[in-house]
Amino acid sequence: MPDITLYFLQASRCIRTAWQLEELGLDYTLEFTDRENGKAPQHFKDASGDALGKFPLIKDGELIVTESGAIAEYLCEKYDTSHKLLPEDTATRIQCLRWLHAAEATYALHALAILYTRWFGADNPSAAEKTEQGMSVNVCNDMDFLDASLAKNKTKFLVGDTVTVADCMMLFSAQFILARQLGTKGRKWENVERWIAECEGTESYKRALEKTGHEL
Ligand SMILES: N[C@@H](CCC(=O)N[C@@H](CS)C(=O)NCC(=O)O)C(=O)O
Repeated sequence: MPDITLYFLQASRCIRTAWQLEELGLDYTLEFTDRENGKAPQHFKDASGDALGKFPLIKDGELIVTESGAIAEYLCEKYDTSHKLLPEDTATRIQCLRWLHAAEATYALHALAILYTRWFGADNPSAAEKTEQGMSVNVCNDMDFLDASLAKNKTKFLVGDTVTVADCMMLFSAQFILARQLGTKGRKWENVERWIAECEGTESYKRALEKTGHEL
């Protein structure tokens, strides 16, 4: 049996890892913390054993794995022996990896630029507004692309009719953008909303929410 511990910071990307662990049917110990002044408490960072102090983080025995995307790939490599979440076929696998990386490197990147502008741009509201307007173009393009991909594929989930690692990574990014209205300009994306409902309706996702108490 694996000896996995998930360090889980409330209201964060950690839900990606919890959902993936549930999808893989793996047992894990949960180390949970609420945020303090918006941040992870120092004692939690110290206990995690990684100097950067960012979450999610898993320990698998002695091994520490950080970065939600790297954790996702690690769990697939080590424990997804039937290739349920990351199919073997190259074309499908590349689709999954594209979304796995886009979740942080495209969707979170563009959305966080807006969030940080809101946080740190208060002294210069007109400059902050200009940055938000500029960055909204990226977010809307990203969401249009996600919506169009779902419409074109006509599948329940991002890559096919069952959950893959693409969904485990992308769901939080899309939920976060929509919940905080980061560059969305009041727009709605029907196919994205349908896909979010599919993901949230899975038993594995419900278990992840129940176990962790995650809230956006
Ligand atoms: N790219 C990293 C981002 C990790 C990250 O920034 N996590 C935030 C929460 S979503 C965090 O741990 N913040 C705690 C802090 O800064 O104190 C990943 O995907 O895991």
